[in-house]
Amino acid sequence: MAAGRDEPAPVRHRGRGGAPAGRGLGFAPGQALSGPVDLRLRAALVGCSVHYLESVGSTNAVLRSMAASGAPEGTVVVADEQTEGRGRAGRAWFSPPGVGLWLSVLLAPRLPPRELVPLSMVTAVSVADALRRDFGIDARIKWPNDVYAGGRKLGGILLESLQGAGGPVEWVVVGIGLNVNLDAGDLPPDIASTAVSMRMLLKRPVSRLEVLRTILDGFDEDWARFEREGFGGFRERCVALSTVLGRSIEVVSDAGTIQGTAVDLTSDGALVVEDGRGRRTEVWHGDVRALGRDG
Ligand code: BT5
Repeated sequence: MAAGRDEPAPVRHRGRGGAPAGRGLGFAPGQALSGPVDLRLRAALVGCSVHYLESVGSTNAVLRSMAASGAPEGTVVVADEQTEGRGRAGRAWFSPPGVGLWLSVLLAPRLPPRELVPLSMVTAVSVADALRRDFGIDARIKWPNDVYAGGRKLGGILLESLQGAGGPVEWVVVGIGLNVNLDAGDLPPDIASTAVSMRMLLKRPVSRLEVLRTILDGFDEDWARFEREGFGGFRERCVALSTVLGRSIEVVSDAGTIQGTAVDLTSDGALVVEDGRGRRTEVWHGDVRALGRDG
């Protein structure tokens, strides 16, 4: 991978050694950055402290162990490369160096566990909105946790939480993976026809630092709103940006497979699927596949 392939001039170079100028995010990896000062984030909470690392197994795993040693809410880990990036159900997340945003945000919710279920969808809509607003990308969400554009997967969200037995949720790690400057030729065969990047959509390279700022500032506001208003504050937006509502779909989960038309999102984030006889089922987890012509 060529150094400096996607970045503008470095913003500021800190610390000893580390990345050559122009590579990475423009900072030497391995240090804690102040979001408001170093990254010029508006963020009040999300991004208060940003740990930029060169190569990790998974940013979620790194942040989980930081949470266990008392890292504050809003801490972010962002890596240039993940060698063991993960999706749901132990699937692999392709995270090559220098071309994506692979990051995790630590939250300490004051909400009961049940209300956190739609947080992956809310994160996806927050990312989609940031890309629409600041990059003009027609980003949408595919229930429950994908960011889509042009019918292909641009990003994904992975939530992991720690809850004491029967008690409140102590923390949630929100993992965000976003393809920024990958070329079509970078994609491995298994996702070559299903994945896309910002660069492929915009036909120009994009500054990952700018994308990071946009996402963290947007998510900071959205997380505050989610704590105030719950999923109710996002339902309308999720409906408007959904790629699955109104379509004939199949949802596959460990509970089985359901086929029908995706007709609605409930007030707490479940997908409502209606079968040919008008019977409605609320689905909480699973993978959606479109059926028929566009499937
Ligand atoms: C997801 O899982 O979409 C969640 C992805 C979360 C990744 C972030 S990166 C930072 C943080 N640290 C981690 O270790 N993870 C998080 P799921 O819905 O299960 O989708 C996984 C599927 O997406 C894979 O089985 C592939 O088919 C596809 N895929 C893998 N890498 C991709 C990529 N870079 N772009 C598009 N699709 C991809």
